[in-house]
Amino acid sequence: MTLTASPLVLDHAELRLLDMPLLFDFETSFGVMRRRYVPLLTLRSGDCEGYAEGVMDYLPLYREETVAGAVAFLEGQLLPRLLGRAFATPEALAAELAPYRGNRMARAMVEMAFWDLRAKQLGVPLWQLLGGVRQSVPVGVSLGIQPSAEQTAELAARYAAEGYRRIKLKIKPGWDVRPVAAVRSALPDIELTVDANSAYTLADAGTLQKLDDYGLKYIEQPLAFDDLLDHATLQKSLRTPLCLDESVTSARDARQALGIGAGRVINLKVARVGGHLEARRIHDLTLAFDAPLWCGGMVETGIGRAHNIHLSTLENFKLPGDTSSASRYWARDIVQERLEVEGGLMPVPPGPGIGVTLDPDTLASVTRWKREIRAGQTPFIDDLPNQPPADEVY
Ligand code: OSB
Ligand code: MG
Repeated sequence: MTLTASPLVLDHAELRLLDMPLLFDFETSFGVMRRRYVPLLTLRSGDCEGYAEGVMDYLPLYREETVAGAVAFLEGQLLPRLLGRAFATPEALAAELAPYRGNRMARAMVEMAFWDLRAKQLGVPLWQLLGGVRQSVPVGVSLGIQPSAEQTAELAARYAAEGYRRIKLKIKPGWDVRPVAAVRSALPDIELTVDANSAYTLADAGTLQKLDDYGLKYIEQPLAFDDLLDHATLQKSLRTPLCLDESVTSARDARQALGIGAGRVINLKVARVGGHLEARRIHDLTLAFDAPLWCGGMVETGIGRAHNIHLSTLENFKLPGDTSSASRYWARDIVQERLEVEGGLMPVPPGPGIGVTLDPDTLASVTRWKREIRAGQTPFIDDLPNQPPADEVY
């Protein structure tokens, strides 16, 4: 659809740091997650507000970005450079963000909040602007490492009975074949996958080959977070397709990965790749490669979850994603709308933009830190000099 809109002036921003306790201990090959520290960005233009959350960890475990680094970059440099300026399209904003290297999750916060603003300004749901083709999204669950294989199978059976379309098990060396065998024998027909979060090396190929016997849909990110070549070597020795998560941060990564056979499936996380525009490029590329795509998650609040749901409406999201019910994670979400799965389907929030609205009381109760950022404001992070030297030009 073609929609025209006037340029959006970025008037003002708010940056918060939320402390969100999880309802369960989420154990992965990184360790045990019990809470998330979530940077939340509000971008304001006139009467409209756009929202996005940061998905980086407090420590650089998943990729290099950290909460502290992202907050410093956004508050000290990125937002002061953008505020007060007008951007006609997400592409125009993305061009401003493009010169910066890495920091994709931080850049994605600004880009994604802008898409929300733009859709709200036009009065349409985000999925329409992105070019989505469905009103609800098939989803599965990602299960952390459990105390025993039996408990893993019980938990998997519970979620399968709730209607979730795929079960993904977190694995690590020493915790792989046993839980997979237990779940496969309890649920012979379920779509089953594993995610190693980079915990293996090529020396573990023998163990990973044993997983070939369990009819897994894919093995997610077994090798290093920044590797494609070893994944291509490993893929040649496996029948099970590899799925890349951490190691795809751009459309170029995706093209090279699929081109050399480093994997046959991609887990697309909009924040990992710098925002919706790059996510859509990867989407279009996987269509051309005939490689299925699914939408991953980073244990998001309702804000990030809503962005994921809208993105998942694009055509090539052919496999169930990780956007399970918000009530699995949070006693109280920060949005008023309940993002709940029914029969394995997550409905797309119907309102304008991402279709969710902040719940002010819950938000206040989890906000640990808040800054207002305005155009022309001289940014300081405590006493640190955070601007380039005055005689250098960027
Ligand atoms: O690798 O997909 C991952 C959570 C945090 C960091 C990385 C990953 C995950 C998940 C859970 O698997 C996805 C979710 O439930 O949001
Ligand atoms: Mg993963």
